[in-house]
Amino acid sequence: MSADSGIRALARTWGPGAIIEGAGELAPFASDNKISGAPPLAVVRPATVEQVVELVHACRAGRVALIPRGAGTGTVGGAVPESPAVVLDTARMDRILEIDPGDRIARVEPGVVTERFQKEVERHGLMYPPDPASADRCTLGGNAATNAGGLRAVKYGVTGEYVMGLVVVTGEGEVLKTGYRTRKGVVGYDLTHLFVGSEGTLGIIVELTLRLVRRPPARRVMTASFRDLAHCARGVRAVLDADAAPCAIELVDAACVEAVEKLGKVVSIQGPYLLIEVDGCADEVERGIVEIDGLLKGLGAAMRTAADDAEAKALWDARRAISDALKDAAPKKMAEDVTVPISKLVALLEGVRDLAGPLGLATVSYGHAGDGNLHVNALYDPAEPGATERVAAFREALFDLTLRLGGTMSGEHGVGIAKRLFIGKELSPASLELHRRIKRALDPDNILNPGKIWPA
Ligand code: 2HG
Ligand code: ZN
Repeated sequence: MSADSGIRALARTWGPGAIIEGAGELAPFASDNKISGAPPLAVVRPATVEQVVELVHACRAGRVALIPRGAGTGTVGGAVPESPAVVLDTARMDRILEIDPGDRIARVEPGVVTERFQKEVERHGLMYPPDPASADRCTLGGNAATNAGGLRAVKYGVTGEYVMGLVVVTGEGEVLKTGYRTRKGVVGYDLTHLFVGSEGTLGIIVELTLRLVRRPPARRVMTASFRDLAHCARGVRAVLDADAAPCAIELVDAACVEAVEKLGKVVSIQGPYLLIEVDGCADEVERGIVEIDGLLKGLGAAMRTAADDAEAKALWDARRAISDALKDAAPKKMAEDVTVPISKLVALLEGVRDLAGPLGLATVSYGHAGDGNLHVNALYDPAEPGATERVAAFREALFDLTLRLGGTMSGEHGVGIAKRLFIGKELSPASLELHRRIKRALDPDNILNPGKIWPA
């Protein structure tokens, strides 16, 4: 029996729905939201930790690569097979195991969809702050594996700041419990955050303990539209220096407005704008809105405050739709998530313009401006002679510029396949060697997501 047929036989013993094998059904697992690779040998869906352990042992014995995958909403190919591999889909591990309002923590399985969890904790008067743009589809396990950022990081921080502990199955099939149920804990290395952001290369996350916060009683959404991106960036600085501490400061380029309106999401805003949300106690929110309104009007912005929840939701729906809308706006898009210190946001925007201009490229930028995290997109047609090469040159120059400005190539999406060839630009040889040694310690046979993050 070949190694993968042994794995198939194992998964069949787990009951109906535990394996996907048909060529047609495997096809969607060959890609994520952006990167395409090869269809897996099979997709298996364990429902318990014991089944994950059995699977890792079978893969290890047969030297079959195993790729953990949440909902496949990633953008760097982190969960995409390139060569023969089995995909471990966490869809059947989707239980919310515990919500403890007193201690403000929850325990969940990795396949829980983020928005479902957010809604569930709200019923207890609590909030789970991490809010990736794809919250209605992505999973908590995937969010932890990529240390996902999202729309509220400017006030609340990213996923890793809410992961208190994990249960992971290592590449040796060991079940390892990390972290705490307590607010503090300093016994031993911080192994929890070694696994957070490790893109499925060190272990399979099978349970998460998450920190919750009190749900703010009030929130208001406003927009500030400016004459150009540089003025928007100055507006970001002003809002960050204000007393109000908004939970979102998103930048939306004018071309994004056009693209989302084609999808029927009408925002009726001229030019690039900032989408700002303030949350907290009602009086605090009102004070914040008045302060920001005055500040940004002083910088020449046209201001609008959403009249009600429906208007606020429409503005957020349009923002969340940008990534998909830009896919429809051109035959192909390059999309990055470079991040710079906030003081360098204007320099990044000017640099993008100066790099793209001579290459004749149309760029569109949007994203988490309050974090210095921009989604820089280049829209192009690969059929046009030289276009692919010009975009490749722009992309590399964008990484170089970002690093020169003291930033990072990826603020929230990770490295995966997409950026591994550039990793040496950001990590030193000593750091990369340490990465390899950590990988060997937890996955000595290189079973888990091999080839991702750095070139094989
Ligand atoms: C967003 O902020 C997501 O909308 C998606 O991070 C970004 O597709 C992208 O590049
Ligand atoms: Zn984003």
